[in-house]
Amino acid sequence: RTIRVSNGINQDHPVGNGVAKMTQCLAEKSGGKMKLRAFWGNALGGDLQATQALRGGTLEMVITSTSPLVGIIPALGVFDLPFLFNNEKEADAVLDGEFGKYMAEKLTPVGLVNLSYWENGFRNLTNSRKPVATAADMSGLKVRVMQNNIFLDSFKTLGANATPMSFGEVYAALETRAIDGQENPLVTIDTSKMYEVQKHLSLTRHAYTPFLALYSKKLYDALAPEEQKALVDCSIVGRDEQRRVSRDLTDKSLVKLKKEGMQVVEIAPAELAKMRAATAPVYERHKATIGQDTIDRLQAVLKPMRGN
Ligand code: TK8
Repeated sequence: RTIRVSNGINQDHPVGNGVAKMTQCLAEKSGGKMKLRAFWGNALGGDLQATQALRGGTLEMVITSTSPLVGIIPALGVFDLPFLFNNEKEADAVLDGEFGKYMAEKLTPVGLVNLSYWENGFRNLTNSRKPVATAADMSGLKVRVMQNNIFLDSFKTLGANATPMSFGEVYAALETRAIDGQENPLVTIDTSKMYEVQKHLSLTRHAYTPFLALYSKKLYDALAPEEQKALVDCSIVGRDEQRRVSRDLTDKSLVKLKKEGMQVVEIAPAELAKMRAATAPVYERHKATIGQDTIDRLQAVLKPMRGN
């Protein structure tokens, strides 16, 4: 069995390490019968396009951000709420626990099986025009966001001129200055070489995006139980390696981005607090679409972790 897996990021992204580990694990568990064949840089289409192919049963697997899929599963929008997580530990506890299972159950009715949650990470703003140290500095900046109404709302609320775009179009749009900026985790800014077309980096950590390791339900249901188990188990082996490398590379990427000439702005805690306060109404505006139950369940995991 050859299992094609679609990726929007490049092979030197930590997802590449996760896929390599998962490939090895599957080969061992299946006596070499189950082979992962990965495609990088949107070769099989963007996150949404590839996910639709899974639903149609014409593609096996995709590693996708949750954000472009809110049109299919609105509850996934909970992960797009600004400043939701404070750190990776909180994200892991939410994703790898009951809440993660609860969200995964919302995917099967739409033809998708989530094998496990990998890490895209905490997002930061870059742009080619000016240093951004406050929300006011964002005014008039044309910023690309994912095709997601919560990100659109958050950045408009912060004063930016936000525009939705698929990931595969971002580099060229930055290069031609059709857009001024974008926001992604440091490892993606690094491995997608955005430092070549972006001068300024602001360490906003304004949202954490999970990756879904998705499988086509149609094709999954046709597998033998031991093959299904191997896929889930090996996706978790891949997940752990991917997260390990992602967290290790994040610090190294910041050093590299500075070396590549990016001007880095650390946002002062008082300014971050202002950005949090300014975007708090985004929660109110989108809670109906996401579902109050989903938000309550997630907060129920975070509260005890924060000692509330
Ligand atoms: C890659 C995307 C990317 C995401 C984005 O396919 O679109 O900015 O952060 O990682 O999923």
